[in-house]
Amino acid sequence: MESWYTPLPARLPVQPDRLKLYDTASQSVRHPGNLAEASLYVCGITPYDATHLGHANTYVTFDLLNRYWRACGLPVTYVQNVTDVDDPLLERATATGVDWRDLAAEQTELFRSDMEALNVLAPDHYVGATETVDWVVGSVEALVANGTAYAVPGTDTEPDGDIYFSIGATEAATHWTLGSVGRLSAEEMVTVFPERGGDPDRPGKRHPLDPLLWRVARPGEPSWDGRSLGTGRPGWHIECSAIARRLLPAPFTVQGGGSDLRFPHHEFSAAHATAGDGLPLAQAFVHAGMVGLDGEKMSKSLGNLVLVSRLRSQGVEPVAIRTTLLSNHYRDDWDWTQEQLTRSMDRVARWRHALDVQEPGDGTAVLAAAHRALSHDLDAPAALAEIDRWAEQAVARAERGPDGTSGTQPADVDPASPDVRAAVNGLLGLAL
Ligand code: 5CA
Ligand code: ZN
Repeated sequence: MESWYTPLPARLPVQPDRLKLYDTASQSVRHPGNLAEASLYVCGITPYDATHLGHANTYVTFDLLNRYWRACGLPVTYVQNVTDVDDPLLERATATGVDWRDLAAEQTELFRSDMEALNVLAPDHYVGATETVDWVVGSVEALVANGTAYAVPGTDTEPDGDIYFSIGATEAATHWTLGSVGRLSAEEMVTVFPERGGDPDRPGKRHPLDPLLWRVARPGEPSWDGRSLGTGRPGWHIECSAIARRLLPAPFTVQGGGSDLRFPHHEFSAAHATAGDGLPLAQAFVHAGMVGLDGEKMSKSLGNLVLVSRLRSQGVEPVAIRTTLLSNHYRDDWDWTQEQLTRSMDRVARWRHALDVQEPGDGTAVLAAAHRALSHDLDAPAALAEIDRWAEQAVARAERGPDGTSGTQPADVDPASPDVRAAVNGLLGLAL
């Protein structure tokens, strides 16, 4: 489907890629392989409600990663999906009396405009689940053929033929084991599975945590031709697995999303891919923390949402929203507050003042410092602190006047060095 538009930043004169990231699967901070090019898959929205600050935080996190790689001159292929058919979307459409397709189209459009406003670089491939059903059917057929997927008989209330993924068969045939990607304990997995779309009590499953791959058609539900699987619709985890395998290398560099996706979603997307071809889904699995409000995770189901679009319509500048998100380390869980937003507005004003009064200057030092900070597991708060330091010094120098300058005159400026505004925009996506 159509992506959104954001101008690509220029390559910046920074040192080569030294980025270390916390990989959930290996539980260590490490460089994800030797990169000649980079590939990124970030799980996209389920478009039944508008972009809240939790979503925004996750996409801004991976935008930092994308910008870091691009600043180093690495070619990047970035894929994001839209789960434009799934239970929560269908339930919301039914409850509000709208067509599920209209709801998805409307909310996806709002998401695109929020991303554009937040200066999040557009993915190279933006793909809806409804556009890729054929790929899913091929993947599920392959799993049925190699014995890692099986059909479940019907009951009084469910029809015959739903296809499930076999945890046991995959553990026997590959190096993947349950929990090896998302790293939740057995008890945690049992607790969160039903909260995140799983059906542990479905009769006929071999293992209570076996996830759904293909749901055969029910009256009143959308369905597609599933060839040998019968008419139906895709399960959730196979969607991301099939899209990533189709559009990215195996394994690709980083699989990203919020930490609520560690299990079951990333665990099983990875397992499905490995069950198909024996290879890991990705070299690293990176998870952003959860943003809350008043001590609770911000979520569509709880309804405690601060929407990006509402803040924008109240006149809040997107750059202040982005600054607030970047003021928190991406792996932390934190609560959105009005005080944080107000502090960010002041900060943006200070940076703009410094840009106005600075001597014609050299962005190399602040760029190098911010880039160094990001190299340590995308430490954006430390990168912003470097901009604060630069701004303080730039203002102090301007107040001292030309006599107080320590020899950095316009004549000394390297014409190839980026200006501070371009460096901050390119690396951090802050359009000051
Ligand atoms: N469509 C699936 C992924 S394939 C999905 O999880 N959609 S979502 O709309 O529920 O979430 C979209 C992204 O936002 C996911 O990466 C999710 O982890 C992240 N997210 C959701 N709530 C929060 C939150 N409160 N804080 C941070 N990230 C969040
Ligand atoms: Zn996903």
